[in-house]
Amino acid sequence: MFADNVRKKILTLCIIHQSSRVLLGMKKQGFGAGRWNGFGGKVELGEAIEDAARREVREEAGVEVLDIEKAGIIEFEFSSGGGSASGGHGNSEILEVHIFRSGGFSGEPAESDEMRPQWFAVDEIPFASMWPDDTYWFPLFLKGKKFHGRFLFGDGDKVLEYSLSEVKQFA
Ligand code: 6OG
Repeated sequence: MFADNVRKKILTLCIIHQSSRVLLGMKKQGFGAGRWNGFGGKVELGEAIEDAARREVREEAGVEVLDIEKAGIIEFEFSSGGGSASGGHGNSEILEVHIFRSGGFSGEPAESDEMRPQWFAVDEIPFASMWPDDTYWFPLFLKGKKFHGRFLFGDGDKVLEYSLSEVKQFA
């Protein structure tokens, strides 16, 4: 069962999507290391979520996004509290990840301490080396849909339970 009344940590995740390709980064350290993912991280105190998304892309991929749109909000919960998926986040915390899409950017993607950026064709997304939840929501993302979801992870990064639905807009 999903828990209620637990602390939420707000994070961003931005994926640059240009018609037939997406820009992902290989996470080099920290939570989710060894996986391809969009660029993102924690929202700072007093910072707007969208500003945090832009900042994280700048810091991790070395580019400035020109347009940005919210694509989804997904809440992640970890039932084990100590497994590899939790990365030490524990079971007392829910990660609320705000997913953004961007089409245009200025600059050249460059490797940072955190991420090694690489373009992938939309029909060659490396799902086997991504968070398991991505398999579920990425197709909606690529279709330009908006979505809301919740995933419960168990030991070994296993998805124990999830819900995912398209939304017209975000509250
Ligand atoms: P730092 O803790 O390194 O930011 N993130 C996830 N992304 C996906 N696709 N699935 C998950 O399932 C995720 N949990 C967290 C949010 C962590 C980055 O990883 C994303 C942030 O962009 C559990 O600052």
